[in-house]
Amino acid sequence: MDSSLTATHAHLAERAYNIRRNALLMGEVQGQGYVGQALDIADVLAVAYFHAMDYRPDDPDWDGRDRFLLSNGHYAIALYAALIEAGIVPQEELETYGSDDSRLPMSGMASYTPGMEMSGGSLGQGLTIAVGHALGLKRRGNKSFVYTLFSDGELDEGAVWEALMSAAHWQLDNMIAVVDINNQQADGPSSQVMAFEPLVDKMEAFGWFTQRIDGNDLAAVIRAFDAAREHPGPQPRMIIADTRMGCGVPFLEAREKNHFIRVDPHEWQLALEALDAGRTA
Ligand SMILES: Cc1ncc(C[n+]2csc(CCOP(=O)(O)OP(=O)(O)O)c2C)c(N)n1
Ligand SMILES: [Mg+2]
Repeated sequence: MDSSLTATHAHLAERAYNIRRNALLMGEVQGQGYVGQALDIADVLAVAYFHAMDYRPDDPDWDGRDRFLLSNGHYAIALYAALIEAGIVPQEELETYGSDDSRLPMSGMASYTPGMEMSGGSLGQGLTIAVGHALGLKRRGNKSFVYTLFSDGELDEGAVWEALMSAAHWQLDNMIAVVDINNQQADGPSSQVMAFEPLVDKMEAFGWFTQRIDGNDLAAVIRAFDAAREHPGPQPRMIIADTRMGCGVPFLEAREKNHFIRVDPHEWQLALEALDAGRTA
């Protein structure tokens, strides 16, 4: 790596650490939360918010911003962690996570939270909404990108495949989608609930410029986002990110996989310490 790449990598590693830390702190506030998922997607969010996207923290509705649509609404805790790190939501609001009148409810609500573009509680909607945003922006000559994150469980939804087809039909080269393959959904391992492989072949057959990466390899995530933005063709861009639930906190990563990882009250501090140990290792 040349020195500018090393500096970029170090900067983003610090951002990813802070996103993981914010998510654990919010989990501790409520004694629960989808922290396994927040830990698995932190590297992708760090690269999206601190390398790829253009936005103004003090003006989240700025029309020139790149949009980030979180389709899998239960990952709201991960998005909040990134919005706090980005300075769009003040750090002190972290303490309000999940409480009455908070702008950070446990189930994400776009109208409550600055920087949140859609309410994604009903799974399978994000790609369809992203197609609308991307088509609308293109038609009015706005050069912004539309990023969307969705999950492997959402691949079970038919609307996702309709949106994939539509994005290619409309040549939405301003659309960059990331699918989080953590091989987990509510009913068990995704590969057992509804087989979706070979996923690269399927995405390519649907007309997407597709890359598959280790979503917890920061260098690979940076390269994939760069290649997605710079790809010269008219296709929409897909990043298939294989991730590890609990990544960054070894004892959570080793825990039996579950849609909702149990964290006992005394374990929040241990998780923060384990995260910190990994950072300085
Ligand atoms: C349309 C719809 N069906 C079912 C649910 C209930 N639900 C909430 S999260 C979830 C799991 C979805 O899979 P994924 O996002 O991959 O799960 P994770 O990786 O977080 O375990 C389900 C089925 C929902 N929110 N929306
Ligand atoms: Mg999943």
